[in-house]
Amino acid sequence: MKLEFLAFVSLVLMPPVVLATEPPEPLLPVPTERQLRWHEMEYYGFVHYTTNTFTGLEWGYGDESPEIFNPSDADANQWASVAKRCGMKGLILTAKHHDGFCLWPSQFTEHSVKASPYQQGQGDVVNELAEACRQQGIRMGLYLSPWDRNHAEYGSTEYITYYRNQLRELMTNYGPLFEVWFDGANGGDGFYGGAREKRKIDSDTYYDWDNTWAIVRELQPMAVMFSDAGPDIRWVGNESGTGSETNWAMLRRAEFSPGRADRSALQTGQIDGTHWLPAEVDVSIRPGWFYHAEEDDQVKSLERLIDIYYSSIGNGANLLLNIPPDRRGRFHEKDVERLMQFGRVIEQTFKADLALGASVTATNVRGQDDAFGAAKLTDGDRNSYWAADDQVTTAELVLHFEKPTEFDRIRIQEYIPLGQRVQQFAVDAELDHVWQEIASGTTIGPRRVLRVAPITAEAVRIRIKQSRACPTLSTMELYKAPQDIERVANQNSYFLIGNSLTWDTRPTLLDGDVQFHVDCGKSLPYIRDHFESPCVKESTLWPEALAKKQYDAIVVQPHYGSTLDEDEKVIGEWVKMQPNAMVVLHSGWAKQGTRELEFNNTEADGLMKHSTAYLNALTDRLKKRYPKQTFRQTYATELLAKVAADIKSGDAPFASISELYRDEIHMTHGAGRYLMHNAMRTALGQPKSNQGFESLQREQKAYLDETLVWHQNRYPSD
Ligand code: FUL
Repeated sequence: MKLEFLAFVSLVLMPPVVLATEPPEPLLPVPTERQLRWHEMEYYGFVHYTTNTFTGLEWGYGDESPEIFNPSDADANQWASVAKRCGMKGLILTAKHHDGFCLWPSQFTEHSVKASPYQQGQGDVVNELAEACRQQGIRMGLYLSPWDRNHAEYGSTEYITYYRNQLRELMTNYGPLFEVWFDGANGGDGFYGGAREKRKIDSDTYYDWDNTWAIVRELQPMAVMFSDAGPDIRWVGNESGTGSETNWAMLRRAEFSPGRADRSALQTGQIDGTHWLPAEVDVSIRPGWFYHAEEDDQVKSLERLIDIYYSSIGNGANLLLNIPPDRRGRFHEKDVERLMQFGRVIEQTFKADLALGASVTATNVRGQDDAFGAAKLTDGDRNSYWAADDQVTTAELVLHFEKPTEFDRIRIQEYIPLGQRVQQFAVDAELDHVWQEIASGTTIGPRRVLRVAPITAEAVRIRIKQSRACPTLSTMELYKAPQDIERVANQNSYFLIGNSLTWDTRPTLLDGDVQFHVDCGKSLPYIRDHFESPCVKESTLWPEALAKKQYDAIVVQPHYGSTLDEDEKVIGEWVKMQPNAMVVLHSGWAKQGTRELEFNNTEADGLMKHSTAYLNALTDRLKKRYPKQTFRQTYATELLAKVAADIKSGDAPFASISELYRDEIHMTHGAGRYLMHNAMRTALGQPKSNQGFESLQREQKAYLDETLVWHQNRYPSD
């Protein structure tokens, strides 16, 4: 009786057992951790560089003298900084192309930079790029051509030893790599140490790939290996930048080897593939892989690059875009300009996910458990996912918006750690209770980005019509691409950081893409330490903004409460995060009452003052510390001093300087702000503008314009 009672009590008191819903069984094959990381790389660059750059060839024969490798102004920092600024996440360098010349001083051959005039034989391009990538915070990959038209022993087992020694050297000496590229071109005519003959090899057996690849696995366990057959990443089967709408990330790997590939299978992948082997789209920004001056006018158009983006990245592949350094050893100006344009358009297109936070309903949710709920599609986390019950292979999910929303890009992802499932889907938009199909497709996989005509909808629905097993989806995002591609492609981007006064320059009326982080009446050290609470709600938090993107210029405004040492230190930290940006120091707003005193104060060492002496001292210190960076000032304090002097001598159409202020410290929206705003424009290299100041009084405006001309002549922007 007692025991029974106890059993009864413990039953009642026991918390109910909630059985957690199990995630779907993985549908094999599934990606490895290193492949998952690679999927997130999306876009990176290829750098083809060797003696070909100087001979004009695409495939060097192998008899080129190392003497001809003589770039006049080589700069791997320029490659890495351009890559970073245009949105690439890494660069893959041809350490050795088919001609056999090595861009690093390999201890196994003399046919390398050692024997070239480049840096008197002391150069190491692989190392220079590794350093530059580290500095820019992007990844590096290497290409080591298996075919070597220079090597006397190519075709024999001795060459395999040589090749593996080189691979080992590269995998050991240059830090972590994200990808190693194995080309499929295998054997043919060559110099071969003077033999000048045709050598054929058996692409299946000659390189004994399993044992060659093992070297990479041993020394670079997180690097993915690319070839026609993987083992991690597959070629897409063409060099024109074309991905496939039906794109399975799987392949029957045993049927392929580097140099032996069924191109159409490489395009689409294989639904019954035995291995996870996703596609990489490699294409050059020019007709050739190497630089040829005569191709300067054949750099791919912006429209073509955008098409390539949707065909490759948009269909779930990664994009490897080649930019060949020229004979100076730099990316050519035309390529740089195009890359930047392309980067800006893509960045602006995918800037704001319009579906973020939208409520979602689904016809089926796994175990009716929120852990796999439909809300996962719009939670901004691409690693959380909705999943259906095991027997379910079709489903509909509806995203409901609070107000009609216009979009023209749809980005969807399956939760690929559990395998690729969806075989057929469609997307519909609802307006005024009418549903209309706007897109349809086959696979989704790691990523599918659809371009549709701009449409305004109250709800959007995805219908999964066929799936290999119960479907998963990790995200459904909607975007609106910019209409005016040309304008967006050519605009610079700026980040303004300071207190409420920076706001007074009217950032939204500056040319370009402008973001800002504004706090009210705060010093720079305060803003550095309290980044989470800017006082203006449109502010972008500086830590994320400066870490994520390289701006063309950053504008920094010191304010009361700091010292010269502190300002130097804080600005220095931001400068380090933005090694490519021009830095503009701005200040103009001393308190009305103390303006004259402060302006004339020449002690620059201590507390922050809105004075020329202080700003000059700060600029000088920063220039010394960061000699490679460009620093400018708005010299806005001088403008106010000039106006004050003119008022005193009766030469300005104002009775008192306070007419320019709206309170103790801020400028009026009219005259005062007109001056500050245009001083900023000048510093940024932008022409003077009246936009936003149309109602200025005519006489005052004429005076202010004259004063701005005086200012511009005195402090030209370059
Ligand atoms: C091909 C090579 O033969 C080309 O020269 C280039 O390197 C390209 C990326 O791969 O197979």
